[in-house]
Amino acid sequence: MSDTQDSLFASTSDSLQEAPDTTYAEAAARAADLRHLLDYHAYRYYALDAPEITDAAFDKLLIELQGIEAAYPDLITPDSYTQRVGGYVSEQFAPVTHMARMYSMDDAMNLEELDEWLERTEEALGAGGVTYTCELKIDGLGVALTYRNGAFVRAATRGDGTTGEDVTLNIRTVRDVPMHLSEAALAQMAADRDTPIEVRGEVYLPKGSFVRMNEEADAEGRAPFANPRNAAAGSLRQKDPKITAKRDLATFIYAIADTAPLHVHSQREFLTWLGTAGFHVNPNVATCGSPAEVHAFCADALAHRGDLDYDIDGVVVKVDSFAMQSELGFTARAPRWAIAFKFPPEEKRTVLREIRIQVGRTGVLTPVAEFDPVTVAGSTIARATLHNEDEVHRKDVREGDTIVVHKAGDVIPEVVGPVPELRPEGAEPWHMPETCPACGNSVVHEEGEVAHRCVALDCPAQLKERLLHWVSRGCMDVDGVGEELVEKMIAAGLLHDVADFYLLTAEQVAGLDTGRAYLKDDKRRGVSAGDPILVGPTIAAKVVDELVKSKSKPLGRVLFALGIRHVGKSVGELIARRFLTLDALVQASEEEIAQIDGIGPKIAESVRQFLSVPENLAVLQRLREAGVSMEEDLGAEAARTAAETGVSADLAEAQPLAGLTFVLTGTLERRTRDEAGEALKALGAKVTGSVSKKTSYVVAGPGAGSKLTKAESLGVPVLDEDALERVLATGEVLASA
Ligand code: 3B8
Repeated sequence: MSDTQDSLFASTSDSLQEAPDTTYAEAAARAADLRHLLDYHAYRYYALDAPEITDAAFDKLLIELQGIEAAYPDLITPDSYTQRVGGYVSEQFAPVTHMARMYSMDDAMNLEELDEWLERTEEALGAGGVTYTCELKIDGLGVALTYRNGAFVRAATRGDGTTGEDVTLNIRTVRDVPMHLSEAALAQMAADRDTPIEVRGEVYLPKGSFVRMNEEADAEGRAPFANPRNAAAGSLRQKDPKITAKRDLATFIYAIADTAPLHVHSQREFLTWLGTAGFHVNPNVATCGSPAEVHAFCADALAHRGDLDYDIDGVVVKVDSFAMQSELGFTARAPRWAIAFKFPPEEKRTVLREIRIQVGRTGVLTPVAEFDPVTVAGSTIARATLHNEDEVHRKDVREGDTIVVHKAGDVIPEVVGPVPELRPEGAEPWHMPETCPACGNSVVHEEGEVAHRCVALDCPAQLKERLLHWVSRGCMDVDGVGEELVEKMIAAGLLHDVADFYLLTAEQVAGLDTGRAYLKDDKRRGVSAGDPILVGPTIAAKVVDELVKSKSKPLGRVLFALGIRHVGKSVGELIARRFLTLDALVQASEEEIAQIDGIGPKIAESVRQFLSVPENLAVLQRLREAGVSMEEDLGAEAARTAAETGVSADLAEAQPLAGLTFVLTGTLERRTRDEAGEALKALGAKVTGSVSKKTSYVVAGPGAGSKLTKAESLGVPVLDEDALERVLATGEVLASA
C-alpha cells in the first residue's frame, strides 16, 4: 500500500469542501490528490462496476482538476484523468486498440443546453436545412465489433476510448450479434470484403432479465445488482463465457469507426444498412428537419421511457449528413455533430425514518438515510448515503421529514432534500454521535475535515481491515495470512486487535477452516468431496513462524501498519527516523512531530490523536510485551532500502543527498520514474512533482515537457539519465547537463 491510501479512501465530499488552493505548491498537491481520487473512482465505476460516489460528485472532482490544470498548465500529466476519455482498462482481458478512437459525447443536461447546441450547429453549417437523426440513448456499455470478409472476428469494450478489452468470447454468446453479415449488405460495400469494419453500439440487459437475475440472486443469498447497466457490465466481464451465455444480453448498434468502406451518406442510410446487414438496430429513431421536431422526439422519449424493456438515459441527436458531420469534426473529447440530451433523473417522495451511522472499514462514520421503500427509475430503494454531517446540515434533512429522493446518474440513490412544509412538529436538526456506535470509543473530527472517524485499534467495524493491513506487504510482511484465514480467526474469537496476532499458537491455527472444500474423496486422508479443508499443522507452524519474524520490523513499518490516518510507508519512516523508538514518539508533542521535514500539521495532529486513545496505547503495550521491536535501526533500515532500490547500503546510511530536492520528468530507460525516485530518496533526497525555485535538480528523460521548460526558465540544473545513474552510484552530483 502506498501513502496515497488515505486520500483514496477519504470521503469525496471531504475533498469538495476544501477551499480552492491558491499557491502553486498547494495546487500541485491538490492536483495529485484529485488524480488519485479520480483514478480510484473511475476504477470503482468501470472496472469493479461498484461506484462509491455519484456521477455528479465525480464530475465535480474532474472539474476541479481541470480548473487547477487550466491555471497551472505545467501540472498537467499525461496520465491525468483530464487527458483521457474515461474508462478503465483492467488486466483481466487482453487490450485491443480501436480502429479509430471511440469518442464519448458531450451532454446537454437540459433543454437550454440542447438549444444552445442546435443553434451553434445550425450557425456553423450556415443555418437552416439541417436534418437530425434522433436516437434513444441506451444506458448500456459501449462495444466495438469487428468483421472481416463478412465474418465476426473480434469484440472489444470501449475502455478508455483508445484501448478497450477483448471480450470476443463473451460477445459470441450474445444472440443478437450476427456472426456473419448478410450478402445483401456486403454487396453494398464500396471496399474489398477483406477490409475490416468496426461497428459500435451498446450492450444492455433487458429490464425483465435484470429483475429475474436479481430474484435468483436473492434466492441464493447473493448481493443483487444495483441496476441493469451494472448487471450487463458484470455479465460482459465474466471470465467464463458460459456464464455470459446464461444472461440475456442484447445489443443495439448505431455507429461505425470509418464510413469509407460503405456506400452511405447519412446516419439514416447507415442505420438502414446496419439493419440489412443483420444488426439489431433500435427502431425508435426519427429524422427531424427542425429543432422543434427534435424537442418533440425528446418529449416523447421521456414520456415513454417507462414502457421500454431497456433503460435509456436520454436522446442522442446527430447531424444526419456525413458530409456535414465531417465539416463539423471533433473537439478534443467529443464529436461536434452529436449531443447527448440527458433526461432529468426521476424523483419520488418518501418519509425519512432514521439517520443511521455506518462505521466503514477505515473508521469513517457515514450517516445513512433510511426511508420507506420507493420505486425510482425501475428499482426499489430504501436507503441512501448522506456522506457526512456537513451534508446532512447543508440539505437540512431531519428524522421524520418527508424527503425527495432520486437516482443520481440513474444509478445511485440520493436524498435531494426535505419538503419543508411537511416537516413534523418538533423535528430536531441531526447531529453526529460523539461515540462510535460500533465500539463506543470517542469519535474524532479533524480540523478542516468533514469526516468524523473512529480511530480505535479495537473497533470491531474496522477489525478485519486493520488486521489485513497489519500483515500486508509493505507493512509487517506476514506471508500466508490472507482474508479467508483472518475471517476465520476473527470468527473463532482469536483476534480482537492486531496484538492478538502474537498470541496465536500453531495449535490454534491448525484446524481452522480455510473456507475451501475438497474436490474429490480422499480415502487416505479420510475426507470426502465437499468436506471443508482445514489448516494443516505445517501451514499453521509457518504462519506462526512468519508472525514471529515480523516482530523485528522497524518502527517505521509498525507506524504504517497501525493504520494511522495520513501515515503511509514513507511518512512512517520519516517519523521513525526522527524519534527512533515508540516511547520517544509517545512522549513527543504535536509541534515536535510537525517539525520533521516532510511532515505537516495535519499528519502531526492525526498521529497525536491516535496516540491519545487509551485503547490504542493498551494495544501498543501488548505489542511490546509480545516482543514487537518498535525501534528504528538506521543501519538496518539503510541496508533494507539499499537492497530494494539497488543503491549501496553505505551510501544509504550516509544520506549524501539530504537537503536536495529532485523532480523527475520524461521517460527513463533503466528504471521507472517511481523506482528512480525511491532510489534518490534512499540516499536522502526529497522528490517532488513540480519544479520551483527550491528544486535542486531536474532529471529529464526523453519526452520531458513543461517541467523541463520551467526548470530552464528558473535556471534549475537539469540531469539526463546517465547523470542520474552516476548520482545514484556515487552519491555526488557531479555535473549538470
Ligand atoms: C459519436 C456518436 C459517440 C456516440 C455516438 O444509445 C460518438 O453515437 C455514442 F462519439 O456514444 N448510448 C447512440 C448511443 C451512444 C452513442 C451514439 N449513439 N445511440 C447510445
